[in-house]
Amino acid sequence: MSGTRRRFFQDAAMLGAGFFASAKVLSAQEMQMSGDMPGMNMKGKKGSIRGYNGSAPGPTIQVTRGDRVRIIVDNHLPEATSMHWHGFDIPNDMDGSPGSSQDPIGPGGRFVYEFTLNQEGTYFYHSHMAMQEMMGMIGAFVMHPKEAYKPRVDKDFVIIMQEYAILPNIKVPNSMNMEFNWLTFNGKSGPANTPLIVRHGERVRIRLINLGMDHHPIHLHGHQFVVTGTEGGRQPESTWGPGNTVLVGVAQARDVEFVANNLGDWMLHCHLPHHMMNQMSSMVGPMSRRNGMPAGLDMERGMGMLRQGNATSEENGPSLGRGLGVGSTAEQTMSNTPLKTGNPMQHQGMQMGKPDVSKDANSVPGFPQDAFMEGPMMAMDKMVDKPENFGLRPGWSGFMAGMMTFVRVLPQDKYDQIMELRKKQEGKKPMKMDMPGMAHKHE
Ligand SMILES: [Cu+2]
Repeated sequence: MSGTRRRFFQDAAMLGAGFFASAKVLSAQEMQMSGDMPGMNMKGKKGSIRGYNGSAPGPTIQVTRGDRVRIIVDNHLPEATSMHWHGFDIPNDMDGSPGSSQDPIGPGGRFVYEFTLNQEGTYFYHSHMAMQEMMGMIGAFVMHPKEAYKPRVDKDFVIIMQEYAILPNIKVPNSMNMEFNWLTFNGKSGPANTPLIVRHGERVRIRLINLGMDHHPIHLHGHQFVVTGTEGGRQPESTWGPGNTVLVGVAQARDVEFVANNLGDWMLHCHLPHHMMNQMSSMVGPMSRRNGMPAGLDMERGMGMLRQGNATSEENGPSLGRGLGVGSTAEQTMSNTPLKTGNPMQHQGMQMGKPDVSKDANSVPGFPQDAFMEGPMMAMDKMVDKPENFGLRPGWSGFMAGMMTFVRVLPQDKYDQIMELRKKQEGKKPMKMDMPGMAHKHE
């Protein structure tokens, strides 16, 4: 990959939040890195989360084995932080463990990390303060070999998986809450994330990195892949058994490779059902048929500890273990039974329409499951329009949510068309989206 090293990263995005940090990245051997790193020159403003250098996840750092790297970390947070180099074989005093390998970097403080890297593979950096991790403070760090691996890949993608609890009426993630409702690939939930565009027949590598509270089984449609690397680097070819789902545990990385030999728009997604949704909060989905429910309970019930009654009772069931109150107490109970007909919910930017349900739907136990969450009426094709979505089936976006995107395996002409559109768009400001709670792309 050296020589024609390319970057095909999906968009990183912002989430509304209360603090930011920034880092300057310099490589002793590759000074140009600082200039063309996505998000490199962005200055965060107070009042919204900026992750590292203006994006969450932060910029992807790429080095070649043997590089000596210097990274200057300026802490713009209102609290102490540290920068950990996950999986790096470096001297202890460069490890970024606050309180043991170094003093934490205070607000306004600076720490200069410098080390030589003799590793290859998919690594990452993150704050070593646990709750800051849950505010999105992570970025990819790719260490390339001096000579490209064989078989050589044509496309090389990085996807970082994160999860946030952004409860109703607030844009700041609640890092204590276990009710994650925004499951993201590179900072965005489907359909706002960016499909991976490849040519028919190309060999593709996808580097999957997970930092959050859950493990994610990532599944690719239409192809078999092999796992060629972990967070510990390249794996020997003798271990490359075929598969189509790879479990990426917390703090792990998995590289998968495959030949895109099957034309079409193929889904790539976490297979945990709740991770294929957005806003899995108490007002939508399978729970939407109750007379509303309390959210943001006291500590015991919020953690799933019962004082009396049973876990599935009308009183406890819906909200048990669904929140510690902070940030969610403002949630209103609301009734949506019976559903209004002829007056479908209107939401800014959504195409809307009537869901396709049978007349006797309400008599079927368990209804509804996806009727009001997935479908053409939830589509927002225009709102998430970008070159990489060009030519997708109309209404596609109504079925995409959470950790879900496409690998689009395209014939040459369609591929060229998208690249042309992308070129035209370069330099233009990214589309602005202002839906409450939705991941914001940084300007
Ligand atoms: Cu998942």
